[in-house]
Amino acid sequence: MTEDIKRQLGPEISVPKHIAIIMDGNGRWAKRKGQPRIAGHKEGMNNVKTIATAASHLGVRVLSLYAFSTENWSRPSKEVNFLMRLPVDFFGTFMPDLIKENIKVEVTGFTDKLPDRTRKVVLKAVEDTKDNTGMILNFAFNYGGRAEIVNAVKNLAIEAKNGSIDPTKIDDTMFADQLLTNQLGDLADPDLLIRTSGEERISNFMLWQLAYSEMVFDKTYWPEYSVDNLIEDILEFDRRDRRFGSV
Ligand code: V07
Repeated sequence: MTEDIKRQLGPEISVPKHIAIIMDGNGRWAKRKGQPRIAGHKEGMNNVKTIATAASHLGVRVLSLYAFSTENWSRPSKEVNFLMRLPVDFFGTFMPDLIKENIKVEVTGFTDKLPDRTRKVVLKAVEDTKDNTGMILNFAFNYGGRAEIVNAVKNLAIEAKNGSIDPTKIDDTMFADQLLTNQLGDLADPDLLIRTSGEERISNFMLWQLAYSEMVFDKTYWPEYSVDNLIEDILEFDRRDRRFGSV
């Protein structure tokens, strides 16, 4: 299985260590089929399983998925409630595969603001997979790039005020240590950002971390984004990487 998918990519292709995905187009996919938005979210969740497994087999080290932004709370409460149950559903059906695949779950976001049941399920999955040594499946969940930066500034200001750091010594590394991605260490910055559905914006996702990332905008709606689409986007990354490497 692993070898099959790797063969599809070819031996000399450079696979990004960290891929981040903005999984856009779920609502439009459902609308096109005459179905409610939540049907799109559900299908999108099932596709997370497919793409995470493929990424793991391709040798990706970190897969970051933008599942829920700090701005998404303003959606209709029925939709928000449905979204907050998706992690429960996801781990309820996918946990055995995550264990089998040796995938480690992590979360980037303000998890303290999540509903109790959702927070518990997510933190349990993080705990249950903490010793896995394979790909990190990192859910950006209740995440916002500006809020993350403001939070980092606040922490540094508090430490400067109480004298535990010298504010004139603040540098990139000290700043990055205060970001929500600090648990990813030297893999915190995505090599490749993919956004599906044809939109070409970063929408408050990993503002600091995307400073040097390649960006690929794929026209496919997320529920239909396939392993072949992922391979195409990795090949596009590889072509750009080669150009960059040759100068
Ligand atoms: C969500 C499915 C994917 C497309 C984007 C919108 C809907 C998986 C999760 C998830 C989140 C945290 C976690 C485990 C799974 C998820 C939300 C929405 C809010 F620990 N998919 N998915 N969460 N969608």
